[in-house]
Amino acid sequence: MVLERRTQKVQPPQMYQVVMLNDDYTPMEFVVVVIQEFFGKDLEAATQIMLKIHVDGKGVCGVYSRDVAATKVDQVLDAAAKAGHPLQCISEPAEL
Ligand code: TYC
Repeated sequence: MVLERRTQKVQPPQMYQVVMLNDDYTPMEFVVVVIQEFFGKDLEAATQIMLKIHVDGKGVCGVYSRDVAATKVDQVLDAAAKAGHPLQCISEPAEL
């Protein structure tokens, strides 16, 4: 039996970037620790990402599948709320 040639290749899954937002109250040190803990960055990389967010208003902490990105957002919001900081982050489709 001859199989039909696929007219459309299987597409890779949509990836999601976790974007952290700046605010005036969350301590820089807290943001650096969160980025290290939940996004697997070392101190230097986490500090650079934090400073980019501080200057630009937002920054990408990592890119993941939809479920993993949603879990990262939950972890960050939970840690921030428990520490009493207003830190916010969102996930959005990557490569818009
Ligand atoms: N802007 C904050 C400050 O000056 C630091 C900060 C950085 C807060 C990144 C949130 O996502 C953030 N303390």
